[in-house]
Amino acid sequence: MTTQRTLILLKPDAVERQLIGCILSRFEQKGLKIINLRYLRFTQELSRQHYAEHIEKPFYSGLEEYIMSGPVVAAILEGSEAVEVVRRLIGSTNGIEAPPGTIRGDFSLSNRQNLVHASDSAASAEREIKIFFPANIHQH
Ligand code: 3AN
Repeated sequence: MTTQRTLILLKPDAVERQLIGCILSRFEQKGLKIINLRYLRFTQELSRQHYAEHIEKPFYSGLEEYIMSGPVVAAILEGSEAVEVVRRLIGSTNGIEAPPGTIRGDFSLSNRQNLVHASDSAASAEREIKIFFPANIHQH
């Protein structure tokens, strides 16, 4: 088992619906450690950086509008196989299809307002952690 770090975002709908504590608890209950945490607002520039792979997609403008619509919480989670474990805990992109027991499966009915982002690979985690926690690059 490899100890990994991954980046999560509690997106504007999670903050608006006052689900920050509830969602962070799920990760903590699983045994993952929150090793850094911040509250911020997306700018257009940050959205284009974070969602670089989606800029050409037809849903990008709606995605950008949504992610900038209110504050978000960014966190680094650490634990055994954290990247894969966190992806499984959040469930598939569309809340309608995400299985019960997952965060999206239990709290979302949407493929856009799906509450949480989590890095989809170790390489993405490394890239995304640097975006949201630049001071972390040389720490630990
Ligand atoms: P995931 O967050 O499950 O990795 P991605 O990376 O495919 O999903 O998509 C990033 C974000 O873009 C999603 N979390 C969601 O908010 C939005 N999104 C993805 N697909 C669609 C879609 N077909 N229509 C609207 N928004 C979408």
